[in-house]
Amino acid sequence: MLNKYLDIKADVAEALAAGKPVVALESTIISHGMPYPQNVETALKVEQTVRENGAVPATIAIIGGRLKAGLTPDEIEYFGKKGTQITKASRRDLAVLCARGEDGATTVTTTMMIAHMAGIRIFATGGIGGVHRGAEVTMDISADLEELANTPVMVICAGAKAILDLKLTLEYLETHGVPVIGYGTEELPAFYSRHSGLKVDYRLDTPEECAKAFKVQQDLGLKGGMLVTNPIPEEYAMDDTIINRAIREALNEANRLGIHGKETTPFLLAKVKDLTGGDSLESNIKLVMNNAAVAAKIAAAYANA
Ligand code: PSU
Ligand code: MN
Repeated sequence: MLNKYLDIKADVAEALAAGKPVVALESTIISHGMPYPQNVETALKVEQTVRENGAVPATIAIIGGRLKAGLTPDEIEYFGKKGTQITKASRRDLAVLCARGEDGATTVTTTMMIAHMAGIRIFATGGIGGVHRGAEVTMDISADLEELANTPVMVICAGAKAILDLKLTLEYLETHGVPVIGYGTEELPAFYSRHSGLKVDYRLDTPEECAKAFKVQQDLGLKGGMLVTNPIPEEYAMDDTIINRAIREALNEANRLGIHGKETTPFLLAKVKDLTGGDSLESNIKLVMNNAAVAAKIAAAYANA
């Protein structure tokens, strides 16, 4: 075994050995991103979507100190039920959680790390972390951006929520040499909304184009990942006024309560969800499904590239 802390699920290992397409999925979205039981239902449906689009899903997590590339339905159920009691695990948490034999919900950062250890190149999620508003004072910049700068995994997402400073997030990615692709769009999508008013670096329209660009990045020996931003389907997008009002309120409340550090993102996400009611949860589920389908198609194209 390449890595004595890593367990690769049998169907994932088989696919990897045969050069077949595999898509990594994160677990913080299960434990911290959605309520039970919708989180478990969604996680299972997302895996199904990956399969239907020609790839093997590998949901990633830390269980009892083991790095898992691929979870069983029982493990997904366990994660979804335990929810926010599970430690949200970023890069700095990985070693101690493993050493102590604990569980960890993997963020985009740690999912990329474990995917890379397992040999998985393509990863689908909902939204990534980024540069927070006010970061020029708080220095709150998600480790996700640093991981994208360093780890060769392609991340397919619906952009980032406007709880962040999306303009600074793009600046940071530019500095660190991470290509930001718009899938069928020139505008950076903003998760619930298709619009941010900001431009991506490149618009690519097909899974083949995305796979080829990423393949060339590997061939050139460039370190780091690639970010593919895939807008939420029009029919599930939320009204910009409603979502922006909820975000403003959530930010005000976080400031009032002095929320900081790793709590900030989960707090803001939960608050926005409360303020927008069930609508945002429904949009969230749909966009993740949409990203999983595109990621599976890119993984299939990458396997042939
Ligand atoms: N943004 C979302 N949904 C999420 C997250 C971010 O719209 O579920 C989660 C992801 O796991 C992401 C993490 O990697 O939050 C970023 O947290 P932080 O800002 O603390 O780095
Ligand atoms: Mn942070």
